[in-house]
Amino acid sequence: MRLLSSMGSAKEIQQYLKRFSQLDAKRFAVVKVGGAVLRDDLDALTSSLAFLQQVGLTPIVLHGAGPQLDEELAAAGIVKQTVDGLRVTSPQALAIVRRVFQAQNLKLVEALQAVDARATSILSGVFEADYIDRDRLGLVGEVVRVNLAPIEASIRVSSIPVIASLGETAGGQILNVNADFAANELVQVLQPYKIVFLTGAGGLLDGDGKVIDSINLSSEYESLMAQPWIEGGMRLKLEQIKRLLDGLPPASSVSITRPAELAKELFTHRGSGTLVRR
Ligand code: X2W
Repeated sequence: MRLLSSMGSAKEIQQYLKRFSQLDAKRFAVVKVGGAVLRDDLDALTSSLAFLQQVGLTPIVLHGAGPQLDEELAAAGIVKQTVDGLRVTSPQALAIVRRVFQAQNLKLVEALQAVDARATSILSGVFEADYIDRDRLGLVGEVVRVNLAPIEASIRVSSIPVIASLGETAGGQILNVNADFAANELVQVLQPYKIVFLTGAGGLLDGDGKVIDSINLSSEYESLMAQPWIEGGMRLKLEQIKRLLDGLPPASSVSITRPAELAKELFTHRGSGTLVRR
């Protein structure tokens, strides 16, 4: 157990394991995995997730595919256009979006199975969505209802649900949904004990490119957002995390870390990456 030795003391880990094992199994953790992590850090991701399963915990994984979509759409000659950070998605683009999400989802499921972890591919049936603004964004959705049944079925057999952020309208039209938005909706419904965003950077970065240990939104949000070094992506992320935490019980928190640090984040007091509290 190489992962364990790089974490905390055995006693500390046992305390957390005991606490988690007493929870409702489906509320243990939601882990959002950005597309860049699937591309650059798949081995660390799969070993961290497999480790959780070995100790009897089943995280719910929701993934994006942003960089892969950029690449495949560009290869098809579709010029990238975004509105407020959301990808304008035409019918031609959607066909590629669906194919890329499916490929990335299966890549993660197969990588988990290759290290003897049980994982279930969930490409549809979780997010009922509606158009955000059909004229400006095209086939892009916001989640209007979350159906937990496919997730619960997977967790009942201790298989890690691996969910793509595609939505479906009541009329059956598939829509492209931003993966952070989808994660937020899932979290509001599940109210999980742990919420983790896995990113390549391993946390929110300060002006010198160093990971910020912790952020207390109630006292720091306004001053952070006013910093000149807060860039587009991080600004959007922080805004979303604030919105997410506003809808959760006051003691909730969100961790942003990298895949290799996932177990440390979950099983030690000190954690790793950036811890955001309300
Ligand atoms: C996103 C879905 C993928 C995503 C997109 O098309 O890029 C919209 O913008 P990451 O890797 O988590 O960023 N959807 C509507 O969010 O992936």
